[in-house]
Amino acid sequence: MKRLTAMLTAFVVVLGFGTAVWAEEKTLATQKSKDVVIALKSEAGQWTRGKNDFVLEFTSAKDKQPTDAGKVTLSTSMTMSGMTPMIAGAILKPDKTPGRYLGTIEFPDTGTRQVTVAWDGPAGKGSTKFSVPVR
Ligand SMILES: [Cu+2]
Repeated sequence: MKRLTAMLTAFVVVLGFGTAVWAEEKTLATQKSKDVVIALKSEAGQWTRGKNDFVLEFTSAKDKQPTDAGKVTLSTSMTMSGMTPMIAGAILKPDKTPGRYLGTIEFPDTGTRQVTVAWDGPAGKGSTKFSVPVR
């Protein structure tokens, strides 16, 4: 019983850790791909140079309800002339709310990023690309 309690406590702590506590949430970009609509959100409503916390939200295109997308990855790249593309990625973890994923990404400079989001789970398997400026 003691062991079970300890396990449950650890579980709650892990879940609690994945919660964004922001005064408000602004949308940076939305993207529809087949059956899902993906919204990229943050507190500031834009990505800036340095570290950025963000949320990816998956909803069903049909009924507008949050949808569990399973395993979700986000990667970004920026092509710069005379250089190899700058790549940055984020590992996303599920929030307490279904369909919400939390991530942090770091950008060394400004400029428009090509963003690729991929998912694999109950909502099916897919990926989509869109661009987001880093200011
Ligand atoms: Cu760059």
